[in-house]
Amino acid sequence: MNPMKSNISALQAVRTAYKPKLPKVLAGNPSKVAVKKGKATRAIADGQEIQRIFQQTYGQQEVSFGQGKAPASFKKPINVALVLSGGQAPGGHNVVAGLFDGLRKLNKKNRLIGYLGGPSGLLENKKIEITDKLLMKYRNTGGFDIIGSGRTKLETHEQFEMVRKNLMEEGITALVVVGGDDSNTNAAVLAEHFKHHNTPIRVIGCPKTIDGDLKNEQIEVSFGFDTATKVYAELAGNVGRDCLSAKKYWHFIKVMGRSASHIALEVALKAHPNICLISEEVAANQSTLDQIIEQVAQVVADRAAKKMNYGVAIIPEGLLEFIPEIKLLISELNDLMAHHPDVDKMETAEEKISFVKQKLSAESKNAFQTLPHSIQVQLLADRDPHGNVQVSKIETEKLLIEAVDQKLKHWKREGKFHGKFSGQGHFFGYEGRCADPSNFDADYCYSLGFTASYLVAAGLTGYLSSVRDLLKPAAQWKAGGVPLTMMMNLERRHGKDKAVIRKALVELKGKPFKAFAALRKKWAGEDDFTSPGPIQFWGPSEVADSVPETLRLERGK
Ligand code: FBP
Repeated sequence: MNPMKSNISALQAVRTAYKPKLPKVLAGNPSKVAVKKGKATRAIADGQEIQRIFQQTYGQQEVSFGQGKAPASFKKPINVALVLSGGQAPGGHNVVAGLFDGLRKLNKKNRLIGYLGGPSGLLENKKIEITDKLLMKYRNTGGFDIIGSGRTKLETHEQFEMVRKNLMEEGITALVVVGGDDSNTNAAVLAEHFKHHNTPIRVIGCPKTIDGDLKNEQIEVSFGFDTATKVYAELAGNVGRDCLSAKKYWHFIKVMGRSASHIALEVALKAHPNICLISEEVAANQSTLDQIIEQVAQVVADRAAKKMNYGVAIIPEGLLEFIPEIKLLISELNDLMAHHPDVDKMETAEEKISFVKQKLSAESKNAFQTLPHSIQVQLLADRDPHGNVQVSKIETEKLLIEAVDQKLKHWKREGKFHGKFSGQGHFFGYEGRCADPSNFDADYCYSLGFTASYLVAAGLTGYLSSVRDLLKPAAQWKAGGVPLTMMMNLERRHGKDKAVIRKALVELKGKPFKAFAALRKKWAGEDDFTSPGPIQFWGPSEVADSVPETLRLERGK
């Protein structure tokens, strides 16, 4: 193939032919797959209230697939709808492929309809039938471009009714929602809505997000986390090597992860940076921004004292929202901007800044004033669709570089710092979200999609597709479904209690954080960078089939 004449790279062409692995129970004859039901379940917290909200779907039993006699429902031809929701995550196309292949294996007449551009496609009735031919060029590739994704939230009664109408008209039996905690919360509400209205449409979810925060006892990891963190760790490792070679820069790398710091932690465990901040620890210690800056500057100064004027620092994307005084500032700014929409119309940033300074509480004004001007401007820039500050767009890495630089200059004047500091900022996010899935994600995603097809065929609704025992070879993975209401609790959202799937934050008592905490001092003082290198699709299993460190530490013996 001449790469100049084709938009398919040599690697893509070969990789498309990869046959993802499946749990043994699903790889065989569907007529010998039985649906095994476990005990009735309860929500992780606030059971009574969740039961009141989910009267139709609360308390369902966990299910697993095992050897036995298949239910008669497996044979009936069905039309299934699919929607990809939220941010892209590597392996999404393999979920589609697994779902498609599973449905076709159950009955050749089964159809899969993809709704375009995320949940808005369900509202606008924009769709495409997924065929073998269409799917061919997407197997084992990154991205969600086969049908696209979007962040429209399905929340209102009118939206649910619109979805119901569109799906009924298409003769859809089930909807599969591929999404994170919010999208799967909405899937649970939709399942409840359909049942409440005696609509025979089932809803099944698949756990997606690179952020890794849709996990719990039943869901070992969300898909995409493995690949995205492998990409970021490769880049962080390369940057570490550059440090060792040039010995002149401090690289401050912000990594994605809207809220939880799982990505930062995983990258640190893989690449051994000199510094990695964990937002959950910052919140637990109630650290101030100044304390964080001091802590980072101290590592820089200690290394400088050993003539090591270089290093790598990993910063989680959600950091600022975990710092108590900044959290308060952001919440005041959100309220303020909501009550004073005219601020957005002010012509200059200076006008906005001086206006908000008059309105903020003394504490928040103080926090605001300590921020560099560029960050003040970012805090007052465009809001998200809910009117909130877009914290993920704030250049935290630049903020820290600037603040650490100021601190070190101050220490220099006091004779406490004699080194050099030259910071380089990076943001690793979009670079990893659409990468070709690692073998782990390719197999896991295919298995999740395949499992979803069997859950649908079994007539279940309000379940999340689950594939477990992920540290074992794929053939030994266990496939089944977890009731969505089981993962829920009440949380305060926009001033009201809402039943939502609980987001998993980094556990400070968990093994991954402890492993990191035991090593960080050494990493800070020495040059212990590793080179995780690019994702390998072929080669020794410990390289090509490796799993996330976090998963290994959490689930390993
Ligand atoms: P999901 O939770 O929807 O999977 O998205 C995660 C994420 O990649 C975050 O890490 C990041 O903050 C956010 O999406 C970026 O969103 P957008 O694509 O809208 O810029």
